[in-house]
Amino acid sequence: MHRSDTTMDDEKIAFLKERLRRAKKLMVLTGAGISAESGVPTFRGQDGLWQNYNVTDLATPQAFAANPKLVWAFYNWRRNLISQIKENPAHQALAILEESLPDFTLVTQNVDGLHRRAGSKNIIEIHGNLWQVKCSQCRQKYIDMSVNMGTLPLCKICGGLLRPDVVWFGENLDHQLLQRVEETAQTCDVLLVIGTSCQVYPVAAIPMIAKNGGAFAGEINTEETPITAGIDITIIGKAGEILPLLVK
Ligand code: BV8
Ligand code: ZN
Repeated sequence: MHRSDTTMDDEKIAFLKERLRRAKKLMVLTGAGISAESGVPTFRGQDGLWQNYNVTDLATPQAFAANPKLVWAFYNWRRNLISQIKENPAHQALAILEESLPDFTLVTQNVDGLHRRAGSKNIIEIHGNLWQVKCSQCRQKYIDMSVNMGTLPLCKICGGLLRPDVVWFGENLDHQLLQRVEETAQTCDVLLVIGTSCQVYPVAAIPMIAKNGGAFAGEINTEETPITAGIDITIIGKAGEILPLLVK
C-alpha cells in the first residue's frame, strides 16, 4: 500500500529527533539554504545571487584585484540586503538545540551572521563573515566598516586596500579553524547537515569525515545532494519548517 510520504517524514522526523536528543557530541553544518527563508538568496537557486554575475566570478582575489569597486559593490549589496532581514525559525531552533545538549558545535559556510543574531554561541564561520573587513596588505582586521562607494576604504595602518573578511574561491581557509572542524567531524557522534549543496571543498568533505569517524549523519534539504546516498537519513523539506519540529 502506498504510504504517503508525509507519514514517512513523520517517522523520519521522530527518529532524527530521538537521535539528536541522545547526542553526546552534536556537530551541525549549515549552508545558504538555512538563510533562504529569511530572504537571503542562495548561490545556486534560481533566484541566485547577483543579477548577471555569478559569485564564483566575483568572490575571488582576481576579481578584487581587477575591479575592487565592483567586488565592493557586490558585498555592499549583500550587506545591505542582510541588514534588512531577520533570522528565521531554523536559526532559532539551532540556538535552542545548542542550549539543550552537552556538546554542540555549529559550522556555517554562511557569511551573513544570522546564526549569531539568532543566539547560537559555539559557531565556526569557516568562510568568514560579511560584517568583518581586513586589510588586503597587512591583514589588520576592522569590525563592520561601513563602506561608502565613493572612495574605496583604506587601511589606517598601512594605507592598503580593505577587503571583506571572507574566504574567496581559490583562497585557503584558516588553518586552525579547518583543523578544529575536521577534529569535530572525526569525534562527533551525530552530524546534522542543513541547507547546503555540498559542492564547495574542503567543507563538502565534512560529512564523509564524520561518517568515517562513526557518526550518525542526517541531512535536511529541499532536494537531494551529493551526500544523500552516503548518509543515514535525509529529510526533504524546508529548514524553517523541519528544524522547529526536531527541537520541540
Ligand atoms: C580552497 C564566502 C585551496 C564568500 C564561499 C575544481 C574542482 C574541485 C574543487 C575546486 C576546483 N577549483 C577550485 C576548487 C576549490 C573550490 C571549490 O570547492 N569550488 C567548487 C565551486 C567546485 N574551493 C575553494 O576555492 C576553497 N578554497 O579550496 O583552497 C585552494 C587554493 C588554491 C586553489 C585551489 C584550491 C574556498 C571555498 C570558499 C569560497 N567562499 N563563501 C562569499 O560568500 O561571498 S563559498 C560560498 O558558496 C558559501 O560559503 C558556501 O560554501 C558556498 C555556497 O554553498 P551552499 O551554502 O551550499 O549554498 P548553495 O546555494 O550551493 O546551496 C543551497 C542549498 O540549500 C541547496 O542544496 C538547496 O537545495 C538548499 N535549500 C534551499 N532552500 C532551502 C534549502 N534547504 C533547506 N531549507 C530551505 N528553505
Ligand atoms: Zn594594512
